Amino acid sequence: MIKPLQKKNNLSEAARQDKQLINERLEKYLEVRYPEVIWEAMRYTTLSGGKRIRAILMLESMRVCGGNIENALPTACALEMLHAQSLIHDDLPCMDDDDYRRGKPSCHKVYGEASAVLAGDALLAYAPQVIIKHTPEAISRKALLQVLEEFLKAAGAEGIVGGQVMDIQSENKKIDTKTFNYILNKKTGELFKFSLRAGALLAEAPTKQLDALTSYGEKIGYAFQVADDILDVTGSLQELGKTPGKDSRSGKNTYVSLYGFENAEKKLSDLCRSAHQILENNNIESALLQDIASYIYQNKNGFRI
Ligand code: GRG
Repeated sequence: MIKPLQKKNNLSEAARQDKQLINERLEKYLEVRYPEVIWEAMRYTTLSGGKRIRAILMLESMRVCGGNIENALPTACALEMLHAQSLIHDDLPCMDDDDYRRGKPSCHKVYGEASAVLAGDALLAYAPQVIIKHTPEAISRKALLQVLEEFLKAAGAEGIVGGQVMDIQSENKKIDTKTFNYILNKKTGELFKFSLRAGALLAEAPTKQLDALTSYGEKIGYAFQVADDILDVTGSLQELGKTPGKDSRSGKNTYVSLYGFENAEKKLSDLCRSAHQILENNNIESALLQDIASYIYQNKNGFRI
């Protein structure tokens, strides 16, 4: 029997504790040094809020595979730095041109365009160094290298850059389903998939578990962007922390613009249900992974952790 999908407004205390751990560690890794202005710009967006959902997913993936989350923290923080870099560049006038991010003026509004570009570049170059320098020796070098390779792939033309470039190229154009799915899977899905894979890879999980977590990551990654597309229509600046309604105004292809609002809600619910099913079918017992799928499904009033 198919169980009804429950919506969840807030995540558990466990998620809040993970978020605190991630924030403390990010603060440490991003200590200001010379030249101060660039570190301050890097810190500004990275440390100015954010749900840390990708890093939380990575820690939980490590846990369900029997690993120690201490060994996952450097990569989880690097992932948040890469995500912050993508947000800084996404907000630039030459990209999505948004003055607000995480409820505050975007990085380029505070530091200027040149420093925002450089802050993004510096975060991208620093994040892999954090993985290499801070991952404990307990992790095999083989696992570490695979994680590094997948991290760099997710950041590049085969990952979020590929998704972003196709998103921009497709503005004000009619695109087919294959191209649309590519954009969603790369632009947003890639970092979710990486978060689940990275935890499992560092824990040296068996292939079956790695594959199941990868599939779960793909479902919730796609779902997250569908929820974001719905929120672009229904949310306010206060709820979203960024300007609402921008996607339709800039001729972006979104799940809502291509398939309609009701189909977007149905797709979101199907994806989150499939994510639950993957956990169940593979005996992955994690209340947090279940809750994150339900939490993405709720998609109302922004997300809160
Ligand atoms: C990696 C070199 C390099 C470039 C990046 C700009 C770009 C290329 C990609 C843009 C990718 C992008 C911004 C996708 C949108 C994903 C999305 C829904 C972001 C919002 O994520 P949340 O809600 O944000 O998790 P918080 O603030 O909570 O972290």
